[in-house]
Amino acid sequence: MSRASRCHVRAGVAVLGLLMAASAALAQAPASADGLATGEVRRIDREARKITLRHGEIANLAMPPMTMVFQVADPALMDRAKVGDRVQFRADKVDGAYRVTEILPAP
Ligand SMILES: [Cu+2]
Repeated sequence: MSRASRCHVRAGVAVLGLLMAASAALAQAPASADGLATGEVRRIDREARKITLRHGEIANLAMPPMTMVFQVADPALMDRAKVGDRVQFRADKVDGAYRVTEILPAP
């Protein structure tokens, strides 16, 4: 292989990488636009303003299913569910901490 064609191959790989990054971003767009994950309420700590959820995959955080504690953005969100409820929720990561910003009853 000549020096020139090797250079072309390298350029092609770079373009392919960009295309893959672009399509990955597109694939994630609907998930973060919708951004709802499903979960079950395991614990509500009103004093600490925290909620424990056993959740399914959270696409916008690239998080696999698990049980974990979230901070709650607005205390009023904790009135929308009780322990044992199945919910849909939105979560984001702020300053390294996971925070629930929306809670809805599961459909
Ligand atoms: Cu988690």
